[in-house]
Amino acid sequence: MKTALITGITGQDGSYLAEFLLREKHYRHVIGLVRRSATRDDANIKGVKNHPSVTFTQGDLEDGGLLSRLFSIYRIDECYNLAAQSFVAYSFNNPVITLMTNTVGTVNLLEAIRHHSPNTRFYQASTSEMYGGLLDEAMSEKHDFHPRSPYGTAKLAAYWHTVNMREAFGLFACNGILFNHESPRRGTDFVTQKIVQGAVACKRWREGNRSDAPPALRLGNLDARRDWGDARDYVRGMWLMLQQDEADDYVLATGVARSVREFVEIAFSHPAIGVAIEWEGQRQEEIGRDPEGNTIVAIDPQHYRPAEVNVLRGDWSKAREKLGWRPEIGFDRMVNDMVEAALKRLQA
Ligand code: NDP
Ligand code: GDR
Repeated sequence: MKTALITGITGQDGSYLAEFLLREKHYRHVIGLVRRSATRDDANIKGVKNHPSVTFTQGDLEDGGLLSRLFSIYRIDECYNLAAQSFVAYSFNNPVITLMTNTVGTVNLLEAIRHHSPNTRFYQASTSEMYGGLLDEAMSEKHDFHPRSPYGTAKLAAYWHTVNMREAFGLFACNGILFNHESPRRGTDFVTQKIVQGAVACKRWREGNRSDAPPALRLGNLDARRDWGDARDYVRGMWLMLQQDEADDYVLATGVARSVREFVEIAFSHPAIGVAIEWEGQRQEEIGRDPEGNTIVAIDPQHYRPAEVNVLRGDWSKAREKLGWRPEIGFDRMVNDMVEAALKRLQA
């Protein structure tokens, strides 16, 4: 019968975590921090919005005073810090906002815990972006970090602050170093959801009268490779980290990396879309055609990053051995669920 605070509850992970804690773990109370100027609607939290055990409280991670008040008002057993400026590409042009939320926000939260609620267990949403993707091998908790974006540097500072709070003050503070994870609730800026939306737009065009040009999906680096898991598995891993006897840091991943190009091919070949993409050309001139020769995918250099993370693949053996965690939802089901949810939204 625990109480949890979730920052970022309107996001992909926060919304699944809230459902998991309430429905599967029967938490007494889940408190969700929501910004007044939220950038999205409440679609993700529809399932818990009217749940009697949920309280939404308005606030921003940058407001340390508010966070302190929360820990004074409520007896919070677990705090999951999922709020972030989470879009890597945006961080290159907005490094200060990214630092304020992702680093200063985390420090604010840890200070509130240290001074007002030192027994609260803390989960920090750390990321595979801290590794930087310079080595093509499965990265574990033992590998060095080399972040390649302002997002990555801000998250790395928050990672070390979390470790320091554990070592200096004995807080139960854990880092989950999570590799990319997706779901039907993934934001539309991220490449997987963008591809899925593109596939659905293509289907609509193919089924229409085709008077307009086909809606070409404009992407950046098709050869970037990511270890894509499913968010619904990963929130379970976050919870497991806070149930252990000792605080520690864990990688959650699947161990398999796939390219953006493969993701395009798989999403478009979903039976409801039914397009086998054929590639031609090189680099910025490369295009993906449907079997009738229409341009379905094109390259837009605007989506190239000033410093790219070429490949990320995770070694999740510590999570398997110590937490008993494993990814259960396979890649194909994840893509399938994303496509079907996008089609359903189109029909609604
Ligand atoms: P989302 O972008 O879907 O959600 C981010 C959440 O943070 C939103 O609810 C957003 O609210 C909130 N938020 C942003 N800025 C602030 C702020 N200043 N104060 C309070 N709330 C804020 O992210 P995900 O759910 O995908 O990811 C969850 C966390 O895990 C993030 O920290 C991300 O960096 C990290 N992560 C994600 C991975 C992934 O593959 N998904 C992998 C590794 C780490 P609003 O609606 O107002 O924008
Ligand atoms: P990422 O996710 O940066 O890994 O961060 P994203 O989906 O944005 O990019 C993945 C890879 O795809 C390439 N790419 C494109 N990306 C976007 N967004 N749009 C495009 O058009 C496009 N074309 C190619 C990118 O260059 C990149 O290599 C996600 C976020 O959830 C972070 O918060 C999290 O920490 C990491 O995953 C792990």
